[in-house]
Amino acid sequence: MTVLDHRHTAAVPGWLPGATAPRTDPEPLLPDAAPVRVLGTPALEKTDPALLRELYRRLVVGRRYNQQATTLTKQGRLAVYPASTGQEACQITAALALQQQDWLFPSYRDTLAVVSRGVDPLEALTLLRGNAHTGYDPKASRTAPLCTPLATQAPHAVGLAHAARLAGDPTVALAMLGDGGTSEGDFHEALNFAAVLHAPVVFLVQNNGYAISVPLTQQSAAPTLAHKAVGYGMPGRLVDGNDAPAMHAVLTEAVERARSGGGPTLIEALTYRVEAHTNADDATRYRHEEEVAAWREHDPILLMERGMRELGLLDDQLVQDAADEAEALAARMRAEFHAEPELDPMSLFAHVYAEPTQQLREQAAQLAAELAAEAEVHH
Ligand SMILES: Cc1ncc(C[n+]2csc(CCOP(=O)(O)OP(=O)(O)O)c2C)c(N)n1
Ligand SMILES: [Mg+2]
Repeated sequence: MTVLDHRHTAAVPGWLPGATAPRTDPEPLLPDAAPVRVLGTPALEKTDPALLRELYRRLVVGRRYNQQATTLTKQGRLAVYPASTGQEACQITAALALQQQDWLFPSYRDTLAVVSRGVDPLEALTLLRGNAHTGYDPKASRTAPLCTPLATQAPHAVGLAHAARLAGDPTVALAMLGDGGTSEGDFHEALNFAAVLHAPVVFLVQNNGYAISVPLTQQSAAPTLAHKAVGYGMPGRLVDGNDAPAMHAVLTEAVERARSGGGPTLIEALTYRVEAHTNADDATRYRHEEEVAAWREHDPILLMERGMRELGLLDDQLVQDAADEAEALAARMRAEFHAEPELDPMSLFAHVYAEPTQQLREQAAQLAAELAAEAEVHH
């Protein structure tokens, strides 16, 4: 006797029974018709003033962090820095929406999210300074290492979230990606697994318009990236990524939905990368200054200041305190990065395998010999 899955025998009007019948109504999964906004809308008055102050403070400190890290690359103190300047509202709210037991899975552009999560601002830059190691303890901070291979952090997030659910532990994972990352196979696999397994995971795509020099129009023909969610059977959300309270509201809702057993969500945040891809890129080669100028008018800090002023929430004390905190952080970054980093090239081989392979042992021996020869020359 064949045991049939009940879903395959359910009578769907107009469809023959079987696996080809639609199993999920696509309508409730469709993304917002227009990007969700709070700033400049009646929803702002209903937002907790304490939250608005906190968002403002984090935006100002975050912007300064991005600027100082970019300056450190120009001075040769940081090897590379993919700045999130202009994307700070996404960065700080990604961290704020999570609780301590949750996990963040950042991409290389998300150093500020990692710092907002509580990781030491200098330790978070260890890898970007040229060290082979992450610099912070992922388990202690529940923050995965900054991930350079596009979208590979997404299936990791799903695996962790699914495992937590099996263990009955109310942990949510948040994976951060770029618009370009949505073209990767890992993105597809992660979203498919997440929806089928009903995993407590949230995918935040920061659509900043470009994957290095490739504009979104050449990246995807989807109506919006949020629409991609529907094909997997999860809801898509579309939000103004430069509107910090809107980002906070949408992210918090998705995280709590995941925590309470509602399954995964895909969020597309519309934002803009104001700086070049990294310090190694010249953005004037593929985009016009007018485009950058238009986005500078839609800057997350500018929008926040305007919105808070209208409600009389931006007092001089708050502005001064945020500026002071930002300057103190920048000064600490300059002071601590003034010294040459102490790097031990041999540490490259540590923590790769519990037992090093033959190849790794040979490579380590080769490097040790090269370092010894170099030390000889310098004596
Ligand atoms: C698997 C993989 N392929 C290619 C690259 C090279 N690469 C680094 S960043 C990047 C662009 C990614 O753009 P997007 O996902 O939009 O993120 P953004 O840099 O805009 O934050 C590419 C293609 C990579 N890191 N990993
Ligand atoms: Mg991008």
